[in-house]
Amino acid sequence: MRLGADDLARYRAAGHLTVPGVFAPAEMDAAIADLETWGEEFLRELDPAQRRWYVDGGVKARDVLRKLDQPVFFRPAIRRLACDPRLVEMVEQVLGRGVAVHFSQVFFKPPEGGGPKPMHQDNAYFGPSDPDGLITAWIALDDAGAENGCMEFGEGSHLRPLHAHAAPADEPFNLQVPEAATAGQAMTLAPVPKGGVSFHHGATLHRSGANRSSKWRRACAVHYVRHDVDFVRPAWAFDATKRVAVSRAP
Ligand SMILES: O=C(O)CCC(=O)C(=O)O
Repeated sequence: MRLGADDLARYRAAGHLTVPGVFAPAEMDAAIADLETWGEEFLRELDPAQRRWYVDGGVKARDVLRKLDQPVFFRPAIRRLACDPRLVEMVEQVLGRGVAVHFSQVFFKPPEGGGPKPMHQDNAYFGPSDPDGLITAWIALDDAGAENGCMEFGEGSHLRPLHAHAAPADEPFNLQVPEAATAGQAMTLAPVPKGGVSFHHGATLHRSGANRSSKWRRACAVHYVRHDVDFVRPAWAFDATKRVAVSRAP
């Protein structure tokens, strides 16, 4: 699947781009089934400290996961999605040839209270040597819209310097931009139909709201980098052994 010149121009100006229909809904259902199996095992084995980070605090009725880390590394079914030529071809049009998945995450955002994700920029977490060398492909496993907490992007924010990020004392991994620093920033809601992909640049400001609906909003965020990109200022040491090469440089 290839992006047109208009798509690429829109991505470069706005710092994000939505492409519907990359995967079929049935492929998303298969991915969800696999993640549910993994999630149940993971939830059973969590210790109390991990529960505070991985269990969604907004859903009171039952224990439900907020996120899972490194699905591309641990789950062959998700790795197949991340390596799928329909997706990789578009990633390489933006980054150049020869890419790897540096990190990946599942965001479950469960119905009736799944929590918000505060404003942040991925490059503040990863610290890539080339600020343009990282792109996130956010694969919509469910339809995502305003009512169930779709992504929101700061238009053109990737063209300005990175903001300072800080984390709450009880959530050291939850780096975010203090609200006052982005008070005037216009945010664009980015609804994505199930099977579509929302791409964003590593420096684009983004966040997502709470899920106040009765529908799930599950997504898999795959963070791709070009092979020549180093991580010179990461917020913490990401495990390089979990990096997954997806394509070779020419
Ligand atoms: O899915 C979300 O709500 C947050 C995703 C995110 O921050 C990302 O993909 O970088």
